[in-house]
Amino acid sequence: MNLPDCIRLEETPAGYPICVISHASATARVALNGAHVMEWTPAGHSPVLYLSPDAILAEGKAIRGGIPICWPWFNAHPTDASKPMHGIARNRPWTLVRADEKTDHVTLLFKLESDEATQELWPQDFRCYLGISIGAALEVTLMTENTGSESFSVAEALHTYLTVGDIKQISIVGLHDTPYLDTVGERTLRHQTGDVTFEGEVDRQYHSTAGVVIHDPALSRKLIVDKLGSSTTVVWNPWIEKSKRLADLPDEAFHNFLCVEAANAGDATVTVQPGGSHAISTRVTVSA
Ligand code: TA6
Repeated sequence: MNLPDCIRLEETPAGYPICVISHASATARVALNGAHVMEWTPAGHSPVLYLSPDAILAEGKAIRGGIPICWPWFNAHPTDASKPMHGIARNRPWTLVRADEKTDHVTLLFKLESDEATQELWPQDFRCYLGISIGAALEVTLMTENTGSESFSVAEALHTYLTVGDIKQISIVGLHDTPYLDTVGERTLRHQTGDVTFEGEVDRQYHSTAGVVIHDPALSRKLIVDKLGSSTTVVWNPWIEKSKRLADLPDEAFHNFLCVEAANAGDATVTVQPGGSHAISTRVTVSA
């Protein structure tokens, strides 16, 4: 397919195609493996998405950082622990359907359709699209179509890794008075009071349809994370011990990223009827 001048297809490493976007409004990289937005840097800012320097770029392997697509299940498979964490979408090669350059942004559309390989892991007929708009804002929309003859339910997350200056100075505004499932240690239902701050490992599924604002005094910026079609906001930082257990993440990296994920997880799965569809979106912008 013809690519606009602002996009080039690189294979680094060999056999691993990555769309490299260089536009006046922003730069970015998107791997075809998992339709994975790896990096996004809007003009005039430092990188917004976090990408681990130890990320493993190999087909079938999830990339540590950027925006992994967790679909059609979140975390471990509900009944079969042998199946991949966070589902199949982030480990499959997607097809680039089209790419367009606009004056102030670039759009890319990727597609993933069910086949024998996906059927082995998840016996459903589906077509997914991932729409990405890259510019002063980053917008990612995952569309699910049920192309089969029976309804199915999905859990999902746009598992966004965000760069921060110092996790210990971070506060997340927008989840006050919100119930959440705390999955650190024994899974416990709790209730958020005030801003979310970080003094240790955080792995929470908030029951919220709202956007949030991440205040990052160390980088003198705020990250605004809005969303649509999502009733769960997942907030995660692995802290020290879990970071040491992740081979594709430096031990001290937890100081400089967090995940805020537009999701439908836990009991918030989404049922898609035959011939029906569902979309979930996240939008990230930066302000001083
Ligand atoms: O979104 C938080 C989470 O579910 C954590 O429990 C942690 O497992 C994280 O996702 C990363 O999962 P991954 O399979 O990418 O290592």
